[in-house]
Amino acid sequence: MKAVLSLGSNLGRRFQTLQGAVDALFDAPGLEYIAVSPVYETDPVGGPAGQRPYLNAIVLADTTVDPYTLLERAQSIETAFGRVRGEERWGPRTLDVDLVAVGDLVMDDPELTLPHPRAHERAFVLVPWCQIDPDGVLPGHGPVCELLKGLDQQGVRLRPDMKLQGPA
Ligand code: A4P
Ligand code: MG
Repeated sequence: MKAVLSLGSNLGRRFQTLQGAVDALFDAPGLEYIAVSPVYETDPVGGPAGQRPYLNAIVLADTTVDPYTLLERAQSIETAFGRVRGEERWGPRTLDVDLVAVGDLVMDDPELTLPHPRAHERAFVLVPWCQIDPDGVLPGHGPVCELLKGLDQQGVRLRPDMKLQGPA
């Protein structure tokens, strides 16, 4: 199945953290690299005022592991990069790794909701996804690049000076 993962960071060494997350994601079996998006600097959505901007990117992969195992992998990578969980909702974080979509699975378990319940309204997810996967579809919502047309993209700016590499 195709997995779409979203990476975000707005604390610490943001770019290094995103690159470390890409490397760590593929450092175990069950996930095969397809592509990584350009990096975008994005205005924070929600959360406390005065947060630094985020760096966001999307990773596409082929997965044979079940989605809960993938979520565990994502969360342990967040922890490894110094993520402190359970403080303020949508507060600043060194690293957020979300499962945006896994194949065409639709499920609403609070522990793992697929697709991610807010992905369809977030330009910081859809801009980089549309960029690397123009035919991508968000299950239950429609073609990614079409969804984007209805969204304000002003807060999402390409950082051409930052290029993530695929896993080493
Ligand atoms: N969970 C359920 N479904 C999923 C899924 N598809 N992927 C559960 C990942 N996790 C999922 O997540 C809280 C719980 O959601 C987890 O226990 C997991 O089992 P979390 O990562 O601990 O906390 P969070 O990320 O703060 O929560 P949430 O509600 O997912 O936040 P969002 O909606 O992801 O928002 N602005 C910009 N510009 N860029 C960003 O990247 N990110 C957020 C986080 C807010 N504003 C942002 C950005
Ligand atoms: Mg999250």
